[in-house]
Amino acid sequence: MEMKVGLGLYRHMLTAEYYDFARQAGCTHVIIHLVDYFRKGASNSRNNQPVGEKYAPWGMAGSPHSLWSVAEMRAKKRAIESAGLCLAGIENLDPGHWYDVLLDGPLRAVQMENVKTIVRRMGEAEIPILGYNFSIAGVCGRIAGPFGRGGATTVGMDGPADDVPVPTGTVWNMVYDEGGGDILPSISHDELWRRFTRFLEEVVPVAEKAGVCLALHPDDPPMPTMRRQPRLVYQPSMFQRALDAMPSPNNAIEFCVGTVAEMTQGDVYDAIDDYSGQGKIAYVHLRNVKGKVPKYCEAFIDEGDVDMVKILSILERNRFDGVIIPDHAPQMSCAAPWHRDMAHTLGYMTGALATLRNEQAIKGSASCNRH
Ligand SMILES: [Mn+2]
Repeated sequence: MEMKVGLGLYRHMLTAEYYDFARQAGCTHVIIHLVDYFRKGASNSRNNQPVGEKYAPWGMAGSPHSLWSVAEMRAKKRAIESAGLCLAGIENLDPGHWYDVLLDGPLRAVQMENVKTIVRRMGEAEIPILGYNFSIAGVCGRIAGPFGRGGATTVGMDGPADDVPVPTGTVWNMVYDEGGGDILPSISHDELWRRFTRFLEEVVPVAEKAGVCLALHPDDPPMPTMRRQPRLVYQPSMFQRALDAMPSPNNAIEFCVGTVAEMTQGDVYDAIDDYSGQGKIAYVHLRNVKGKVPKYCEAFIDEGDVDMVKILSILERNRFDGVIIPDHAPQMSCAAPWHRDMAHTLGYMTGALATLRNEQAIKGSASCNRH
């Protein structure tokens, strides 16, 4: 078994045309988003990663009363398979379904049941991975500018982002209640870990039974606090704490190379070696960056601080057999920037992998000759 190349598709991209695009670009797998990050999001283009203004929410969360159905999941899986691809997982829960789990609010018990129902339904539909973020402030505090090669527009941070607190009715950069308007009280890191551990203790047994692997994404950007709320995983070692909080084959991580490279401690190569060596990486986001928080920007796959060939060779050496997908990329100047960015990143990934595998094949045949 070897690692597989996949593509992440946002909800509005779950169509035959995008599945064909993934195949044509060399993918065998897709990871899909069922959350619509772009609903009523005025400052958020569908032809890019979701990007709000520095503190603007991406858009409206989904209805708390309509959970994704088994029929819907199965229909998506069938369409993906009939295009010649495998559905490797679903990325992200809808804040509308579980905001009070993150906030420890009055609907927590009901919304924990929502999460368990979604996990059980994924099991029924045979979708093996659920990527998620356990984050109150979510992706925020970023600015966009011509920071990429050739002046490509990309996102990054130009300093800490604690000046504007999260309003009530918003969580994880989406609005679940437009009647908010107060300020969400700050909580401690200990309280966030208490909520997270309680979440794992309740959901991991369900995930084990359903055959679904939970995959935790680190906090993007990985600051200790943002918008006066604590972050869960903002240094590489904090993944270990999350894994140890509930040891299980179904408690794993979504290793985001870009986010880990932005962290101020440790080293992205040691971290990916450690967690892939433990077999705890469910899937990988590949993205390059320049700098570390609180001053960094996202970069083209072949442009930033991270040696992607070294990352892939570590995964290969540790026999990682999951899916690697492009994360975000700078916006290239053309009419279809999302397509161009993904094709460029995938071309680089498949080229690097082919080279690594050729080198291994040569080494393998050389060692055979010596015997
Ligand atoms: Mn990521």
